[in-house]
Amino acid sequence: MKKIINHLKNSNHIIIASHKDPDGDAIGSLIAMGLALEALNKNITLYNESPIPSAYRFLPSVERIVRQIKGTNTYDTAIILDCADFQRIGKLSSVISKIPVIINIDHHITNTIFGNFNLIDTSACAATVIIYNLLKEMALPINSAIATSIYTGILTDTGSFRFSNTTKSAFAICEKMVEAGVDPYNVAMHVYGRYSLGQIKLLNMALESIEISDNGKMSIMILTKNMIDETGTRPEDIHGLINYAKSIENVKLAALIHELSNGKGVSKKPENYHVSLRSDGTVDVAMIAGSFGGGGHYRAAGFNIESTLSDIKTQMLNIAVEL
Ligand SMILES: [Mn+2]
Repeated sequence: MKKIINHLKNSNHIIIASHKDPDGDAIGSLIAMGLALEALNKNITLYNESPIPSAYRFLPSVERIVRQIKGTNTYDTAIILDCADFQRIGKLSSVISKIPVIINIDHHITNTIFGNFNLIDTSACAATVIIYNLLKEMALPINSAIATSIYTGILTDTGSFRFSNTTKSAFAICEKMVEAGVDPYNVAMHVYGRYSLGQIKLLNMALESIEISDNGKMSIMILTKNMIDETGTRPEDIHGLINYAKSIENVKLAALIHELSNGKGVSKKPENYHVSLRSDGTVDVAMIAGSFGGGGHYRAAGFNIESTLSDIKTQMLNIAVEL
């Protein structure tokens, strides 16, 4: 951490990026880090490839996050947040990799240690926890905007303090964030409060799609491009739906097979899918995802696969037999 702090003090043009298809932690850590470094008079660019889900558009300075950059010549440093591997940034990862110094800040156990400097804390429930510790070490002030971003990362990555990663320090930091000006009710209202009609209809389709393995230990949920189109929702609206499949009695492992919408023109089989995996705590889904070239946490992981829907289902059900 000392080396990172020294480097940040001496750098001037910093791009900060987090993973595509961002969640509350990816966006919260991006904003918290950016605003804190701006207080040090650094020139900051906040980058994320994907549109910001509507639930997080209330975050302070969220409009500062850009989806495009004009080349990387001016940057001396890139800070990559909440990314288990460098490619999680998305399309621009190869461009960003040319920036002289890469700082990797993350909490995924599968992190590939891709940075020139790496600040990995797998015991942190959210990347914003690591940012909080970094800001404390740097003696940087935490205003209510930064506090709201840190709080949102912890709230969403712990599933509102319900997941097994919810620790004493998660509450301790959140308490400090509330003292610094966070309004928990306001954050919860935005993050969980409102759904469009399309989102509710998508939820209905997702629930309808659930299938259970013969032994009852695995649930499979399917979301197709058509469902997204039909309900007028966006791919980011899928976030969290898998928790319904996970919450079914006796289910140890839930899989959400999601058809990716990157097929242009005449698409021919096989298609691209993303498979999200969630475990009840008795199955290591990071390992399963890893065997398909993906990654993540012990209880939450995922991978991309190019195949047919029926083939992916068969592969998943083969795993169910072993549970
Ligand atoms: Mn995270």
